[in-house]
Amino acid sequence: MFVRSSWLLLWGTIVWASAEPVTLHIGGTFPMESGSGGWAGGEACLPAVEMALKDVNSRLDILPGYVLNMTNHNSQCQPGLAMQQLYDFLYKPPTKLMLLTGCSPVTTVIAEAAPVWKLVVLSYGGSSPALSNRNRFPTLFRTHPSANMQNPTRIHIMEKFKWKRFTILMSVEEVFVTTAKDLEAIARKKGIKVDRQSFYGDPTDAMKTLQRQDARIIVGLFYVTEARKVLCQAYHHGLYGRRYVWFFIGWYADTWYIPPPEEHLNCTAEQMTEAAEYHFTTESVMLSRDNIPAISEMTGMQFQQRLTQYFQKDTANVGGFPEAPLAYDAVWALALAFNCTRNNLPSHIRLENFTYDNKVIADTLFQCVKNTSFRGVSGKVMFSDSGDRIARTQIEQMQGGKYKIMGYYDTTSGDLEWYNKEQWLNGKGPPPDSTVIKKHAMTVSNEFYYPTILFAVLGIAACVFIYLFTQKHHERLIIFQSQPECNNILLIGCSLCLFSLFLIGLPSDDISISESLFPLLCHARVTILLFGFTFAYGSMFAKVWIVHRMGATENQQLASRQKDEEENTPWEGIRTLISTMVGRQALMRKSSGQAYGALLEKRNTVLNQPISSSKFYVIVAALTAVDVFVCFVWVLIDPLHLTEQKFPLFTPADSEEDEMIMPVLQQCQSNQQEVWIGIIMGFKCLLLVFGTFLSYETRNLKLRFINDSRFVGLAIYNVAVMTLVTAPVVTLLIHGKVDANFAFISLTVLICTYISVGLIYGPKIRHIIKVPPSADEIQLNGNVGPGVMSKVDQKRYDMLKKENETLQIQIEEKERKIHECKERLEELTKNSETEDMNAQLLCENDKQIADENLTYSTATTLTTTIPLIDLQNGNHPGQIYENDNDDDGSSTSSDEILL
Ligand code: ABU
Repeated sequence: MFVRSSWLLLWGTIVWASAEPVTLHIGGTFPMESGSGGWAGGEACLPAVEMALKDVNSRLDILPGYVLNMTNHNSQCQPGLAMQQLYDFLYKPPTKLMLLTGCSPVTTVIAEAAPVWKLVVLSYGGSSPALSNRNRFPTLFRTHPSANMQNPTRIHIMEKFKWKRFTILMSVEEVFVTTAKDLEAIARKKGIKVDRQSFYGDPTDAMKTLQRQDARIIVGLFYVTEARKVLCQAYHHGLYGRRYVWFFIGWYADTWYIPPPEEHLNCTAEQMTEAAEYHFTTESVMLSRDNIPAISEMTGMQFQQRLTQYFQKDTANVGGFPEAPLAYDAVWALALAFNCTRNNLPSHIRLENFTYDNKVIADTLFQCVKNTSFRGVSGKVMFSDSGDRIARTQIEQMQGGKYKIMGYYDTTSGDLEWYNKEQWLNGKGPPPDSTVIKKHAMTVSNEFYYPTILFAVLGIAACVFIYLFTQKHHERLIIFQSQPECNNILLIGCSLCLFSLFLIGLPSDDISISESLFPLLCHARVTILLFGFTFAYGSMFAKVWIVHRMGATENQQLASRQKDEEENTPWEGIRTLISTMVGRQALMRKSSGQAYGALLEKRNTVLNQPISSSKFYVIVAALTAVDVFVCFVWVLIDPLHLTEQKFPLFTPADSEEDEMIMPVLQQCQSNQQEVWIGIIMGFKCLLLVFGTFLSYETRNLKLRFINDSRFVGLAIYNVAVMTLVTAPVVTLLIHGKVDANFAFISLTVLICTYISVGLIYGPKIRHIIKVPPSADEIQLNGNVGPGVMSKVDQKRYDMLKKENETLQIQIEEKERKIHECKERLEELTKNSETEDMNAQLLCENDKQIADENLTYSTATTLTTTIPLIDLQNGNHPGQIYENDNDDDGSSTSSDEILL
């Protein structure tokens, strides 16, 4: 039985071996040249395919009884030509069981049409991501990985070199458009900005646009013919070198950048070599580097050596040499699929009986290709559901005219194997992805900051010194009677204002402020200056306010007393008479001896009485409370924060790197800044104006216990003028000019503080130094000694003296007239016949004139005497008359009060 069976098997084998093998036909398109563009991979891929067919046909274990035969055409990577070749495949016998294609445009048209004839298409050279569309290409498989495979690699490199922006330059072909879209989508997800420029044929315009857009990192997606044009244009437009990094497709031949003479490029090989230096390429790994033999019993390297021997020349310039392993493996995949189909077909259906409407064979073949899995010379060959090949990506860089492997990227795991061999022109590391715009904070120059700080420190030191000095001499009347507590508030306020200059000048050239600290600085600046101003100005304001109030109170009391007296006196008629005779000047002199006594008495009791320091504290506290409230609400609901005002860019003169400077003004800003500034400035302006008014009003009033009120008034004028000028200048005219702004503010603060402290403390210090304490009482008990009369007082004294003399002359004239009248009367009396009547008349007349004379004389003497007494007593003549205003407006001039 066993012997019989063995004989039968041997017989069958002999019959099969001696039988003619059945030929299975396939069609193949190979782009042997690229014409006006495209991929000329057929040059290496056709020999690789032929090698594979030979290897498969020689194997007894694969497709026994069959031989594979291929009909091929040169598609020139032209889809139109490929359509015609497809027609030939279909309508010229023999029937083809499968089609092999290379080059994406050709694969696209053939794979789109092939299903109509139930043909499976296997592409060894179609990289277009569009080919992964199963609906559009239902029977397409490819050993060439999709061009999308390189996109994650590109993005990974961008991230590695910290490039946040790049530009895609691409030729308008579906393969590149779809690749670019995928690249953009991945970049966007990673937060990298992408620009895109496309061209068809001539890239000149696109290159100009790149130049305009300041593109630095450029990913080129085009076939090699366009790549050469792009490189040549890059050379002419200067888009190469240190500042630029180009990414090209990795499957170009190694010497692709050397321009072939037939392309008539306007660049020499040297220029192209120069422009190509340091560019990167990315490409899927297409050759297995391990030593494990593939299904063909060759390793990847062995295959490459065999193919190289075939060409017997340098393969660096052979089109499709890198893809040749894919073409070789495509034939093996096809053969294995036929083998599988043959085994899986029903017994009555034979593979060689395939027709273009045989669904059973077509479906079986499709399933077999889909399930293909073997070790090829290009690595593991298997297809995804969309028919794509999965592969690692290799990154290379051109260094010295040679490609060097930089590393590998595994798309599935996301691992980058990097050898750190990259090089850059000038060895300075990767260039920036765009012109580096360096922010330059506009800071206060040291030339302004340090002198200001010096004066501020001196000012603060002076305040401390003055405080200690006045404390030491607090018992001296000039200090004691000047409200020293109030003056101490002035010193604190001035010190705060001076200290605020430290903060207002920040950031300076030497001192930078971190962004996190900036809001703190903003609030500190505003509050310290604000409170400093309120303390300093508030203390002065409190003084003039109190002086004014006391003067006004005194005037009111005098006025009411005068009124009472006037209502019951017979002087009203005489006053009218005098006023008609000597004019208004005389009117104000109407005051009885009793009234004058009252004035002197009042002066001593009201103007010389001690004033509690709490009155000053209350005023300063009230002003401070307003500040606290406004600041609190401001910080609470609309806090200050850092904002940056940007100014036009400029190129630094000494910069080698590709950088520009953007001046940035760091500002403290609230959302409703104008409102807050308006509230604060409005309030302060009112205070300044009101303070100035009060100072003017009280300029001649002197209280014993505010002995420096005149100097306070002067200081207030100074602060008001300086502040009211500085505020609009700083906010409107020199806004944005850091140094000018700081200089203006600091000058104002320095001048105001120095002058205020100088005016208020200068005379005191001088007095303390010059006058011994024993002389204090004599000199100060009437404010100013008799020998020391101010100019105003002197003027007034002279005026009164002159007026007195005029009145004396007038009185003498009147008396002379009275005397004449008397004589005339006497004469008349003598001549009168009715003596009694005349005598009576004379008597009455005499009495009237005598009265008039007495009244006139008394008033004149009194009036002219008051100021003189006043001056002789060492007081300010007329001082108490000068306070024109009263709060309730009941009395508005000293004339009226005294009348
Ligand atoms: N690696 C060559 C790809 C050519 C093409 O997709 O057209």
